[in-house]
Amino acid sequence: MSSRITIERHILDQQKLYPQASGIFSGLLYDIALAAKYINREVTHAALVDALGSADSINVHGETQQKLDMFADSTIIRICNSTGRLCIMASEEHDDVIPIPEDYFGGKYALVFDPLDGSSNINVNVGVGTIFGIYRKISSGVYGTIEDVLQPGSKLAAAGYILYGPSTMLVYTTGQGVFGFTLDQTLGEFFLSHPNITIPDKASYYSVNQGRQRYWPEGVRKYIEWLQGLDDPSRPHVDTRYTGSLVLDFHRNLVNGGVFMYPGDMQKPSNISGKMRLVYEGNPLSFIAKNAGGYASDGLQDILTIKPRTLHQRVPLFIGNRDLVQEVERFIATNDGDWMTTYKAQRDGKQ
Ligand code: AHM
Ligand code: MG
Repeated sequence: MSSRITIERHILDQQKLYPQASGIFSGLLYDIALAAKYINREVTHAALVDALGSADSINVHGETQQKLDMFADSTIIRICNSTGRLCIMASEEHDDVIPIPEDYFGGKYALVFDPLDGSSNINVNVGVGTIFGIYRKISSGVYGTIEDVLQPGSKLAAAGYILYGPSTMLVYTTGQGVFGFTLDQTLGEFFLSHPNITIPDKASYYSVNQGRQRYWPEGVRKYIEWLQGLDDPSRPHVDTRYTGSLVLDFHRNLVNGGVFMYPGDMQKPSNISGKMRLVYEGNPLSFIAKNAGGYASDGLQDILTIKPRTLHQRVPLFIGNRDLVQEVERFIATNDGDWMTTYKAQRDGKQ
């Protein structure tokens, strides 16, 4: 039998890179991997166990919650809240932060997560994902406060995602390389399958919901035409792929090279910052992209430098190959003065 590296072994090996590490952080990563196995089992059996469909409840974003959204959310909370490793949590599915019950010890870390991203794809058997980020506690006191989860992405200690697709993968980084693991369904264990992921220099794809094109700022529209080579037919075009599941689209571009975008738009004032959530989606994926040699921007600046003001703050997201993301910043700077002013005021809480 060839010696395969389990996620536990890998996490412990990574721990050795931090001589002062206590093992708490490693334990937390392993807790998340365990939650991923539960969610994977439910996602893959959903059609058989009546777990598909909506749950007759609406989340903080006004979206109908799916049964699997709620299963994933409660699974992560149940596994992570009693270990003494966390001081607080925040989930895309909750209005407010999730405290650690007082029966349990408070820990040194704060967890943010989107339990099941892309859930509108669940009922048609298209892959979905879980996204997470881990911050060090900065508040005083035994338990955490909202301050711990509203840190800029540059302060992340780790981030990752789980992709429930034809195979289930867990990808994570602690800031020293990005590693991908594939779940061996027969053994119920994640094994290292993608050591040291870096985004290829050449981008293969761009991913965007082109149906919203008419609402985009002018610079974004011109940028897409530039990607398509419409301004200069002698230049090769970039192909497009879009599933509507962020984790899938992000993962494809991470492995093959490319750029994912969900721009802010002009349809109504509440759309000026787009759809993606800074805390649960933008920051963790931007941290991964950066550690794989990529870059993420809100169209104006590095996502990781934005200090979230609120838990469910939205952010335009351009993420993937550095050169392509910097190019969209140039298009926006040249064409979208009005959008930039309005967006910036909203982002910075000045309107
Ligand atoms: P969700 O967190 O409620 O599932 O929404 C986020 C999803 C992303 O996975 C995906 O990139 C995007 O919404 C798709 O939005 P749209 O349908 O507007 O293209
Ligand atoms: Mg989401």
